[in-house]
Amino acid sequence: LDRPAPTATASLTLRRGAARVLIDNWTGTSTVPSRTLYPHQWSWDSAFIAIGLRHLSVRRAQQELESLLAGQWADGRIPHIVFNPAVPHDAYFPSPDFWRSSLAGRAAGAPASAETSGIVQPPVHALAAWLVHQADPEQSRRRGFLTRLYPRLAAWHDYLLTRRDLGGGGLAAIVHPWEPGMDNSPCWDQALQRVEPAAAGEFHRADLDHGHPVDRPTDLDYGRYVRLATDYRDAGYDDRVARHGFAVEDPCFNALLIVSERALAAMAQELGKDPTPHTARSEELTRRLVTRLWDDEAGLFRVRDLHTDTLVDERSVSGLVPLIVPHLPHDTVQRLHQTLDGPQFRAPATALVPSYDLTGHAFDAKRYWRGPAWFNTAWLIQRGLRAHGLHDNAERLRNGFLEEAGRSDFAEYVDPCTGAARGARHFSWTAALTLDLLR
Ligand code: 9YW
Repeated sequence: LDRPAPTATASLTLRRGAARVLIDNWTGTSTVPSRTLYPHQWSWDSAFIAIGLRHLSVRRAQQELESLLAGQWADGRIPHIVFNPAVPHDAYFPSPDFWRSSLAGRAAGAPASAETSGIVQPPVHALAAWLVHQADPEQSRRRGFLTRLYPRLAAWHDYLLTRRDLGGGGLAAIVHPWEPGMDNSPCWDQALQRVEPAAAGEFHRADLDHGHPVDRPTDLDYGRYVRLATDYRDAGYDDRVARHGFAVEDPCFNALLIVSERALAAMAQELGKDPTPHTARSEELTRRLVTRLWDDEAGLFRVRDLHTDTLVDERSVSGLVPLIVPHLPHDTVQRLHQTLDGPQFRAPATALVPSYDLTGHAFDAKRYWRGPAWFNTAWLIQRGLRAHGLHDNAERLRNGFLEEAGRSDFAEYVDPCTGAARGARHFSWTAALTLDLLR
């Protein structure tokens, strides 16, 4: 699907529309992903949102990240949700009554002053902080933005590479399907088979009050999500004692860690500190990513299940996002590029990249991360294409992104077979990344 770059008028309309979404979804200290579906602050959403907000208000973009970091735990983890105390508990499940972070997470260093979840999301934050800094370096220096954020972001990465190196292979593991930000991806199906689901009567899914059941994860998925989160909570969210019933290494999560580690190097340099520990770490992580997760035959990265120590036989967009890593071997980049352009990921009705192999046995064009094409992964991949000099492909993806973001009224995702908008509208990261691509 080749679409022209938006005209000046179309760009103006898009910019206005995207700004309106971010203004409407701003709560005073941060941005909700969606007014209807997600009424609190989400971790990787906030990173993407900050990347877009910097084009509207650098101050707000900084605040977005600062308010998220106010929920950081003493062990370094950045929780995947920071709850807004003003929102009624039945507006979203699992609510603070379920996570009980300030009580159950005390040993792991949960803050006493904020309620959060106990799991994490992909580490896009240092990349976001660096991009926000670059939007107005003088203002950033005046406010001591990086001076305050750098040690916190470094602690976050330390947490991931110590407590979360569950496989001992030098990559960060995730312990819940909500952690990679792609909860019902077929990549987790096999590992989830081992998890005894919580009974459907034990929880009430607030997502179904706003979302359509065919778009959303199933009740069986939710039963397993609840079981895993309950077990983690009952272990005090302490990775030293928790027996993780689900533990996998995800390519997208680790690729973002690499890119963010490079952002920490840039920050260290800016702050007059030694950047080499961060560059060395990003290089080491890149080697580990390739050694542990690359599948040459499939032409993409795969998920490693740490319970069986094998690669999971599914192809998902997560395995293409590592294109964003700048120092990948040349052959790997070539293969990723081919896979992206091949029958598994070139969709009939969208320029965006489907979340799962179009020819795969579990493909479902409507259901969340089992097929639909998302805007955040498209943004990451177009950045990766540019990083490797594949400008024509990057431009094609960018133009498609902008056209579809506008046409879908900033949808959460689109059906890759029909191009129809799905999920929530006025979705914050879709609007934010639109602003970023308009430049
Ligand atoms: C849920 C907020 C989050 C995103 C995730 C997405 C979804 C939460 O929404 O997860 O309740 O399903 O999968 O990536 O951060 O937008």
